[in-house]
Amino acid sequence: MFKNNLAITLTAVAVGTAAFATEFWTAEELARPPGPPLQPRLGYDARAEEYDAEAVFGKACAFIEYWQVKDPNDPNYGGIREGENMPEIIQTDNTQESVWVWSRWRQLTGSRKYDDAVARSWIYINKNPAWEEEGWENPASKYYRIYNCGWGMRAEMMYRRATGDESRKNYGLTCARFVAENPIEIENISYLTNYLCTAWAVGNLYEYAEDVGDADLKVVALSLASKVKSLAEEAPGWCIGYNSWAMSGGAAIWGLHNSYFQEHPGDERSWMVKHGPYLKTLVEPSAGSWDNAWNAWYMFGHHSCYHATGDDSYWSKFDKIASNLVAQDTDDDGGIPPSQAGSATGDHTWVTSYLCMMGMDRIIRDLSVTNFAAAAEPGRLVLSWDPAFETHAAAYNLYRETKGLPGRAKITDTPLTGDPPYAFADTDVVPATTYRYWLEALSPSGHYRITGPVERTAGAVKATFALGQNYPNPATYGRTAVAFALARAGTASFRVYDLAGREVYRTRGDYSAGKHVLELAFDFAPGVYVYKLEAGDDEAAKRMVIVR
Ligand SMILES: [Ca+2]
Ligand SMILES: [Ca+2]
Repeated sequence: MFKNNLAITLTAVAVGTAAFATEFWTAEELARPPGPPLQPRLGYDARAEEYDAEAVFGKACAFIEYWQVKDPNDPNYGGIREGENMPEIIQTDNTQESVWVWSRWRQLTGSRKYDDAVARSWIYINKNPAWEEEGWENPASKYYRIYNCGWGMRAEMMYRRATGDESRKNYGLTCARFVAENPIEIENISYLTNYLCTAWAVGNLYEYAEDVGDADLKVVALSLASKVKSLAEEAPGWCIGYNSWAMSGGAAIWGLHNSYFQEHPGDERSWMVKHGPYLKTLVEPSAGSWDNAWNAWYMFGHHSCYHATGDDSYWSKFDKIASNLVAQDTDDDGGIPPSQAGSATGDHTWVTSYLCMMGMDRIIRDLSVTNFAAAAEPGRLVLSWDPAFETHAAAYNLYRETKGLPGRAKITDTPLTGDPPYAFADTDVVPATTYRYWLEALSPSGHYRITGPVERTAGAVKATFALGQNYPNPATYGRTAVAFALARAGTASFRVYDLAGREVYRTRGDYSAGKHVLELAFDFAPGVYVYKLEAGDDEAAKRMVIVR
């Protein structure tokens, strides 16, 4: 993003300097530093209800792609523009974020739709690598290279995982080494951005070291992480509960969750119980603030706390921020602005990437379902869904509303469990009536997420039992097919007899009500046979002829 848009950093520094001129990290007051003047806008805590996280992610992918420089003659070819109201600003961080977002999309969906866009991004990134970003000469703005190198590692890892292409590994490794070899000043209270960007980079550095099996990098990551951790302990309100530039204290929580506590998992829960409460939930917007970005990092931090503690209150806060950010796409173009005080014509690519990585991706990993659909079958509606990639959902409930009538009711007596594929038949339906369904995914600890609704009209015609003529008839080459229909779901048995009444073939299976086709492969002698279908009290028989 636009590094020089430092208005907020300067405001934050001014407040910090005034209040803490003689205190340095240790004062108890640091736990709750004053913020900039708050000017809440009516409805600032708006929430999107029951959105589909994968659909939001997909729209964001398209929004970001729209803002890529696609003219091969443009010196910024492949770079991602800042956004709608700052198209002239093209930066490496935006571009690295796009590589992560599109690669993750490919990993999630198998779609190759953004492969060309990713290739263009790499062209820009290689010309403008993270470790050459501006601001390095000033101790207070060294964070920009560190921030960028954090994204460089994250993007390259995701790209490699999604594509199997190792050819960018040297880029990620160079970012990792830059962070490891160039620690920046993070103890100075005026350099909160340095601290937060280091925490972000450290979370990535540890993961990168593990990913590529580099023990030396891991040692450095853990040493930096220890420093980040002890500063957070000294001044949690500042390090965890405050924001600077585009960052907030959620970066410190995520960074430690993804580094120090990976190495010391037994210490994490109590630490997060003590320090997690410093995370804010929704920062109220003010003119020029980047509150959507700060909230995104807090969201990321809450999610880490949820995983560290199993405490659902963190999930609730995570979920609250996520739905708030989704609601910021008021013009439905897939992009969100950096502030709730911003407008729908000022959507930015980088904060839209934040929405994907820190919010939608976490939801998709934890509780999303895909392909939630309702199919009309005779006498019933069948709901089916697939758990998303890496889901943590343990059980599901279904809710139903009859269209035109008020009220939504749970139709599952007990939560549905088991392994995919998931399906549930709603047999309590009236023909020609339209129903809407919602699916509630439950985590092992009981938090939930609702997907839907899907809408379907129950079939007007009830199923009847029927047995069709085999096709082809005469049957040749040892193959034929028989169509049949069942009046109700149940076990059906299919037998073939020769004319002497001897059974020569038998199969049985559980079928839903409605139409089915049974394919037969056989090696009977040529001749005339009788085939018979039985299901409950229904039965029927027909003849078939077999020739060579
Ligand atoms: Ca928008
Ligand atoms: Ca827009």
